[in-house]
Amino acid sequence: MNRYESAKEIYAALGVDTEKAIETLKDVTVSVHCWQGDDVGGFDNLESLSGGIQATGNYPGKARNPEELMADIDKAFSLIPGKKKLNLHASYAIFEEGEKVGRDAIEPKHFAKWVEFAKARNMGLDFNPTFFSHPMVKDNLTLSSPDEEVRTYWVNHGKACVRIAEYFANETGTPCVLNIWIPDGYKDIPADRMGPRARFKKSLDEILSIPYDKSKVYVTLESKVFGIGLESYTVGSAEFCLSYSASKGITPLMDNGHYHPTEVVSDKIPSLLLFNDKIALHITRAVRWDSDHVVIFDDETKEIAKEIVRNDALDRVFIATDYFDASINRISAWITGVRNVQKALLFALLEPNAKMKELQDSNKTTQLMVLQEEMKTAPFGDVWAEYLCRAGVTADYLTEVENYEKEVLEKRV
Ligand code: RNT
Ligand code: ZN
Repeated sequence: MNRYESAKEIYAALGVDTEKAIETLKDVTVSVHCWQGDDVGGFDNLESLSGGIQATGNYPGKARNPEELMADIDKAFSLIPGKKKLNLHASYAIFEEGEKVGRDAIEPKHFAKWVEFAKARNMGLDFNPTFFSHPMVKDNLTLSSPDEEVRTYWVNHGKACVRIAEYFANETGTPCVLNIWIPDGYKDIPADRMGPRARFKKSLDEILSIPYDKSKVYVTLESKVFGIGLESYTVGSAEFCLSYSASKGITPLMDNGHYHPTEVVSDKIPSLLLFNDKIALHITRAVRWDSDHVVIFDDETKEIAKEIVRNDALDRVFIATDYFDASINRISAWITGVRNVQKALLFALLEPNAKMKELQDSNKTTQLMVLQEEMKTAPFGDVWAEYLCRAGVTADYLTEVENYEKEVLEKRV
């Protein structure tokens, strides 16, 4: 008997159907962030990364232009199983030679090459306005700025992005998630906490006032607790973003690096699912701060996946990745992180969820603990290997990545 057949029997004895789990995972889409490929650099200007976020490391071979980034995405995607979408930032606009366009004036045509790329690969696109790494970010403020010129500039950027998101949806035939995150905040204790939030609210109202098809563009709003250099106050706090989303019928987005260190997003998922048709996630790994380390197969990633799966919410959660490690091979980082999100989902799909709920509800906590521990050593790896094999991707991606590094990345000097 091969290892998968044996694993299938072991899981069956625990009341779990491995075939069903594999089939379910095949249909789950993960929106993969483009910005792992170039340390959140983008192509629209030469500004360095700002906004309280940081990519650290200087591993050679970073993508320097759209062609290189697209080639790297192709390489990474060829080694990631399952359905994928590509998640772009506005800063990845592709201009003609010598063309200069402000972020307040970008148009669908500046993303035509990305649309062509996505269409040829039969995948959808998600989008993000880029409210950072730009000279019009003044005093670390964008949509909450007291300077009307600055605020209006970024409102116009937001509106331009809504139009581009709708273009993505129309062209690819797949709805586009448009995620709004602003870095706005203060390093030190503010004198006015409400004013910036009132301006942020007004700006969002203005952006969302333009007509767009809500069945094609899902606007999400991402909260945050603090950024580097913006430690004392963040305009787009959790309470602000949840309340704003609820009041406007848009979708809240939780990034698991954006909370206090002992808070976990897994616990927030069921609460939000009770009050929202859809929710969105940025899956990342925070090490001591919102460090955006590569996602690994750790407890919280598993717990997040469990909350999606056991609440039957795979079609209600927009799952996206958001991490950027510049200290290791970037292609490997992409593959490792996205595969780990998928692994966590498969792990959750291989739990006897109904049985566990029953044990909880009948207060059989001893039995529940024993079963939970038992599941940790079930032959998960054999089912994962089978999944990879059926998806036609190799388990050993490192060799492929190392070859690509030698043949392509090392020549980028
Ligand atoms: C920053 C947010 C945001 C960014 C990306 C690049 O803390 O997590 O989502 O990481 O938009
Ligand atoms: Zn994020």
